[in-house]
Amino acid sequence: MRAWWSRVAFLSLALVAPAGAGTLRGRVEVADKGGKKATDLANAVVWVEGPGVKPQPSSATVAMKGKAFVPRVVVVPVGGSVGFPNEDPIFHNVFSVSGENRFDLDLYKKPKSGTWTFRHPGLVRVYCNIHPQMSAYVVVRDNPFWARPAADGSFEIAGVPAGTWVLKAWHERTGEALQPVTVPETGVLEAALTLDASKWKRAPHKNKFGKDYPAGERY
Ligand SMILES: [Cu+2]
Repeated sequence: MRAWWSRVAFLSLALVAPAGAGTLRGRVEVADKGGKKATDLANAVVWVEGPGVKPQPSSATVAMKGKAFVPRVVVVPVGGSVGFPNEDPIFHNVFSVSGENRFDLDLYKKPKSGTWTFRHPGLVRVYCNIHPQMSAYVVVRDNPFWARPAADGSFEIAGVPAGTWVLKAWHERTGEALQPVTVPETGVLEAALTLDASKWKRAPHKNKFGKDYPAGERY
């Protein structure tokens, strides 16, 4: 049997072992029809799935302006809130039916605002129950390792714990692209992700009751 002091030494070594962390740096591309490169890469989101690190609390704002959600894409941590101020003098009804993140803020107009707190990681599709053309996306993450790419698609995620994780990218015209990555104890790992939007076409969605929006109405 191992002496008590060797066990203590082993335990303290484990506690002080340096928790290495590296940087993920790379570029996201979105390939539209005919291989054409998309330019709206700032609306993509890149994140790392796997590290069990709690994100810092933060919130976001998505305004309703000119019958559109502005901005169209935000990222919040689990437990983060998104405010939806209506800056239009007409009613909007913000809702989502995305799984456990479903919510309904009902009707309000300028200067009122509604807020929802997102409790589950995932992609939340947000719509207005009056105007079918309005759509936004809330990406809810359970760790702090995510980035919004610059206009040229470049991104950097620092402080990622060393280990093998899954790097994912998403854009509203594509599904997810994923790539296993082994993050080093120090330094930079380069990664490139391509999202295929070649098959995308605008598809109608249902209203909050699961029905088609009334046809022939002027919005
Ligand atoms: Cu609306």
